[in-house]
Amino acid sequence: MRRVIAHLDLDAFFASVELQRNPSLRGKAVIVCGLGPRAVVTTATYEARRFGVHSAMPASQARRLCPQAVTVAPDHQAYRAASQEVWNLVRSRFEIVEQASIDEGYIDLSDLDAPKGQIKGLIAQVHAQTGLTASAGIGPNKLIAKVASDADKPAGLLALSREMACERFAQASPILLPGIGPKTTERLRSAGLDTLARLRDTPPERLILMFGENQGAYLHRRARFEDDAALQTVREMKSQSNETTFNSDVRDALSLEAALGGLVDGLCERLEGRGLKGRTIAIKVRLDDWTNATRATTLSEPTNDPALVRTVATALLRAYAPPRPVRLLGVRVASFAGPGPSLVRRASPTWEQLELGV
Ligand code: TTP
Ligand code: MG
Repeated sequence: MRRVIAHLDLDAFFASVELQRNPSLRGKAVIVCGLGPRAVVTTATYEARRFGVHSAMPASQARRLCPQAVTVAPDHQAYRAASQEVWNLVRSRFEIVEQASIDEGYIDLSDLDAPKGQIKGLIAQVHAQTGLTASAGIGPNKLIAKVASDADKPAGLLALSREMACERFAQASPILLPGIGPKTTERLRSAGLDTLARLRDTPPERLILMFGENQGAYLHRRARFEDDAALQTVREMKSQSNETTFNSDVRDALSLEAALGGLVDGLCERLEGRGLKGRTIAIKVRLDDWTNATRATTLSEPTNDPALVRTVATALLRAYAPPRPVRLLGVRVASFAGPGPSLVRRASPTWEQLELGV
């Protein structure tokens, strides 16, 4: 069966939403980042990227690289609203859609005529309706669609067969491929396998010797742009959490408990809104030396009651008694049950943590 998959990804998403609201920023270097000392760049316009600014870079470094840039504090509510508008539109035009993050997702076009024209039409409508530009890639599987959408940003539209993808990215580093991270890339490089062409030409047995059965075979398939992953159109939501990184590490138990209370309130409000109640309550603590601890308790009945969650979470925190100053504190509710839906549309991940420097 012939598969045709598209990957759609909005260009410089958070920054583009800011430009919509404030057109005087158009054409300028704009960096979206928090204000705290540990803030990192969430994204930047392509004008700022020319100076080397990129996502996840410390904001201080970005300002040094591009001092003339306008910095804007992130407004996640606005980004969620813009994202929802875009993905509602996508779902109104296509049946099989996997939203993979706040600004990207996959569309199955296998049963449609003129798939490239369909995606062109979608991108035009997204632009007309929201002012946002998007890039898309089209290919016989998710891997090729994703790599193709990244290859010609911004406002790119690239359709590639597997053979074309192999040829076009032959000299690229293996890190180009989602699923191959920096550690694997480094191991490959030290074995002389620094391009996709070299990786592709390596006998799978050698990769299996180096990386084991599963990962070796996986690398062999990836390098050949083979991928049979299905679109995940729904996902079971397993847990919900809320966490924060402090601007400076916190020692004092009362301050930690107060922060925990705020996190619990935010989380319970979200659970209530989604009709979810959970039996497991957990806390997560990251210390100033970056060690992490989690502690959890399971109740006999599911809850989203802030008073109860707060009592349980506070007890867990007191029992753990952080031995060092705390960098990050989080709370999680899991084991959902009860009246709420257990199957929920895949939620967009939040980037609040990243922006705060986690
Ligand atoms: P991306 O799609 O990775 O980036 P982008 O849309 O800003 O730029 P482009 O796609 O044109 O390369 O991520 C989407 C949004 O997610 C981005 O606008 C901001 C947020 N984000 C972070 O907050 N931190 C990160 O490290 C990354 C990669 C993204
Ligand atoms: Mg994007």
